[in-house]
Amino acid sequence: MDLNSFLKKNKLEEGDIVVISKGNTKFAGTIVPSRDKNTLSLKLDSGYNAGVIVSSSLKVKKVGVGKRVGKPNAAKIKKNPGMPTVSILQVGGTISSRVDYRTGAVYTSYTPKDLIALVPELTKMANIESKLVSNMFSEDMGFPHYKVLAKEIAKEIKKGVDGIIIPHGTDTMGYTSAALAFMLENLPIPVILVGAQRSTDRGSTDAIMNLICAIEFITKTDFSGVGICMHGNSNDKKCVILPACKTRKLHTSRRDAFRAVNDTPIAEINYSTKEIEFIKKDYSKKSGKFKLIDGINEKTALLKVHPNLRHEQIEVFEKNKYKGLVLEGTGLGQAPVGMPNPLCKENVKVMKAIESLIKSGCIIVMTSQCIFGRVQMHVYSNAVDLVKLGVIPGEDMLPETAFIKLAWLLGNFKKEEVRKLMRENLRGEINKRTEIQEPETFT
Ligand code: DAS
Repeated sequence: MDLNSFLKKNKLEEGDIVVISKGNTKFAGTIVPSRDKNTLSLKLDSGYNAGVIVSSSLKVKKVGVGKRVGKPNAAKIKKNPGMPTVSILQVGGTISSRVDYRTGAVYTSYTPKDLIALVPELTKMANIESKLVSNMFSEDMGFPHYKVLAKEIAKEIKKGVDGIIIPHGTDTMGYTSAALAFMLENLPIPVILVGAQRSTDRGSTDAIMNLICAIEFITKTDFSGVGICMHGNSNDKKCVILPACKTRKLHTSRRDAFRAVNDTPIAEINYSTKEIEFIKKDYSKKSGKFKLIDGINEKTALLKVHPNLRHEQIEVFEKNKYKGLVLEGTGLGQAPVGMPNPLCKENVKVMKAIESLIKSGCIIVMTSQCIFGRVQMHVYSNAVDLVKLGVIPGEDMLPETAFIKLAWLLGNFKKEEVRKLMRENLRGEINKRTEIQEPETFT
């Protein structure tokens, strides 16, 4: 028996609250959409989902119907000439999601107007405009989405807004922030990406605080450029504004998952006092002529180096005519290319594949999977040999930032220019010296 016939037979539908008895266990939940045609999915009171394989012997009793979470009604927004204008360009993610208690499904469903209705404080701090750019999870985003978003931001700048908030998924937020930083040269306003680790319908949501702190920062400071606003610690004390090209999501679920890597936060916002403290005294301000430079080369890849790396994992890039490859190497920027004993024969093939890929015109950049610190490719012979082949040291760039930067450079500049600019600091992605930054553990 499949799910549909089970529901039909028991006169049930999504959203019904049921009690299931299996053997001597009983549990209650709301029927939610199921991905599998033989499984009944329930949203339990705990907020977790449970799946039960349906069968004619499965006992079920309907005990109620879930209440539908209505869409909050968007507040009527009156423009106040004395207030700055902030535009919300919604992209998606948990911050734009909610659970519909009738079905229990968490899905990106909000329009920006819903978000504004959820956080009416925003309309007291600025004239809010909004546009739904997309409603998607960030793991589904790719280079084409960066171009669309950069163009939308350029349109808002032309309209003369004073700042932009981008509700965005957290998984790949660091990639998008880097892409926007490179594509939008001399940004005259703040563009702040805001995510959430808990959807807005849950008591522990971080969405509201992150949005309020982002708008405080936009309306109360002279910062210009791209930044990320998320919780600064696991309680609701402060948010941090993090640098676009030096930020990584370092924890799968904590609300303070985002940390600056090889850098410091730009600023902190105390949630109760709304005090803003700049950590970076030389933060970016409005200067120079704004330019949209939104080329980006899709034939660019990021490969994590690992023991037993096979030559065919490198050859595939030459076969598919890739123009750029960032290696996330080990330690100071290493790859398995040495031949200290006969068991390392494969490493010789890896080296040959790298050499051939470079000869085919592909630019290769070395970064480190250590997260903190910078590559130093003059210390060990393996790395020295790679540099001799033409591999470019990625300094203290995050691998994901180096990947975005290389793709962006290849989409806008000639090859020799790319090689030169890859080693220069353009958007705060490279620090000349890496201050010893004790990797903050999550206390
Ligand atoms: N899937 C995650 C994303 O869209 C949800 C989130 O964390 O925002 O990045």
